[in-house]
Amino acid sequence: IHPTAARRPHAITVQSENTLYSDEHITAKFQNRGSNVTVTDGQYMITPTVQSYEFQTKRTVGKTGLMMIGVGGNNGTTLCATILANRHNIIWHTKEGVQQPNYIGSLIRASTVRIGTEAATGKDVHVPISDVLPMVHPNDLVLGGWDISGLTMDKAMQRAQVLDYDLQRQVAPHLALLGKPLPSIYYPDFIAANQEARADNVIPGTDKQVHLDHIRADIRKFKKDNGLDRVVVFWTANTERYSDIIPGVNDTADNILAAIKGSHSEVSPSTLFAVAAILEGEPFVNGAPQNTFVPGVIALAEHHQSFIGGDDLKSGQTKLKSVLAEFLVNAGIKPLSIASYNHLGNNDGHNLSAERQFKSKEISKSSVVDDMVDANRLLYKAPEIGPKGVPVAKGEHPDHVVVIKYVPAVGDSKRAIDEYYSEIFCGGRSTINIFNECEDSLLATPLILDLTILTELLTRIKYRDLSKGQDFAPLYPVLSLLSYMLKAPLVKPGTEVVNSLNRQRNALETFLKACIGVEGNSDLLLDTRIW
Ligand code: NAI
Ligand code: DG6
Repeated sequence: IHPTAARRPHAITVQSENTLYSDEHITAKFQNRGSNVTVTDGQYMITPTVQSYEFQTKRTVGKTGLMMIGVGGNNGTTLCATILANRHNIIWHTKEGVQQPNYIGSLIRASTVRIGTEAATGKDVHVPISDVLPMVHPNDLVLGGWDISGLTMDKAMQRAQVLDYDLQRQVAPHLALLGKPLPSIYYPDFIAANQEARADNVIPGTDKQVHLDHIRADIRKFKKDNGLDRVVVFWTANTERYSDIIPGVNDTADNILAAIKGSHSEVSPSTLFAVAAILEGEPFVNGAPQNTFVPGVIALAEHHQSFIGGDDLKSGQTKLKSVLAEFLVNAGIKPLSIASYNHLGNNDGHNLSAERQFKSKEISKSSVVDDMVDANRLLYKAPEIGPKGVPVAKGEHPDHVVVIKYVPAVGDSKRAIDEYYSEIFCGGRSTINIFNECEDSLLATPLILDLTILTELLTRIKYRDLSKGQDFAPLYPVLSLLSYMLKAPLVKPGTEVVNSLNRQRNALETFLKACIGVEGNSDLLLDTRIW
């Protein structure tokens, strides 16, 4: 028996006239409350707003595949090996004792949400996030993907040097069944020259239209061969250089398709994979920092109503920064500089030791404190805007430096140092230093799972605006609800990026609860404050 065949039935039932259950759907009414603010001469006029929506979630979780680009790398092999270890309940010995497989580090599989209070005791009740709505279990994901390196998956896991030897030994036969990754698209101009020796499994030729068609056919075949309802296509391959945004080439949906047809040099492999997924109607997530989603790709996703999400997994240093910077600024303390350094010795670090690939990572790691700074003009001067609405002087911002060094000896064990130097009361200074050390791929792997599980779920949720009498429609294609796991969240063009980890989690939690008709997070706890 497949160990995950018998899943427990959905654990939560909401008793309310606002929540309806049918065999097919959970349908819930939701009131979106906000405030419209008008600012005139330093005076704020606030008008509370409320809009009524209905969310409809398809209850059946289809058979789901995960196709990773870069499946033979550290993240890809670690993810496949750990899913197989969980699926087959492989236990292994470490120098500390016996280790069970688990999903620690996954927001979806290892964290809970407060769902209400128990009537009898008044105590908070917490449930696993995975119980709020029907979600795919990671053990059930059908795994596959592409890599420019043709090493079989068991050998690629050994090359990665991430997992304990005893686990590698036991999981290797299972991993070997996944065979060799599918050949991939390799354009040497986009990743570091030091990766060339790995590229022995590439789709021949230089015709980008042929490459696109090849990847589309791979996705279709994987789906058909495995009887899948959904395939999440996930970039966890090497960080590419940024693509230049060129009017007429990658700025519109039609132009990007024409640029592919003409094999234009600025179309990157990751963009080709994203376009392939969009045209196949399957979601695409970018776990690396490069600008895969050039404007033409976003427009294409909108046109085909196909879901996309990115960019760059937010696994360690940046995740902590998105908490700490917000804590300092919200405490009324003024960070003057944030200096972040890290070194690592895995293949990702090797690729990032090249200038153009480092630049992509530097950009995605650097924007993470911007919204916290912008939210506090008591501490940081706002940009000066001239009479025509054009900024004439830059706003104040902490100095923010990001350094990455490649040190082969430490392998996958990344070491990161961060210094937060802040102004405190009446000219005082505070310095916080943080040193963090851990296996990079063991932080990243659960994020890939969370992104995959959430992405699959979001493809099953529809909404309608009750004031407009609309039919149910899918969500907007750019899945900004994935922001919690991403360093530089891709959002709907024209809307603001939220980097605060707490706000990102709150948004996700509120949304999931809204889909079952339960109020979002309130820490007001009014009944504990009144008689
Ligand atoms: P890795 O270097 O071990 O694996 C990347 C794999 O991609 C390699 O096997 C390589 O052969 C393959 N590859 C390169 N170009 C390809 C292409 N065009 N098509 C198919 N395969 C291709 O790197 P790792 O550690 O697995 O990281 C993967 C990506 O995730 C990197 O871009 C990294 O910056 C990003 N990332 C990793 C985090 C972590 O903590 N491990 C966190 C945040 C992002
Ligand atoms: C060096 O920084 C390698 C990178 O790929 C990072 O490990 C990765 O982007 C995770 O970054 P962070 O800042 O979330 O730890």
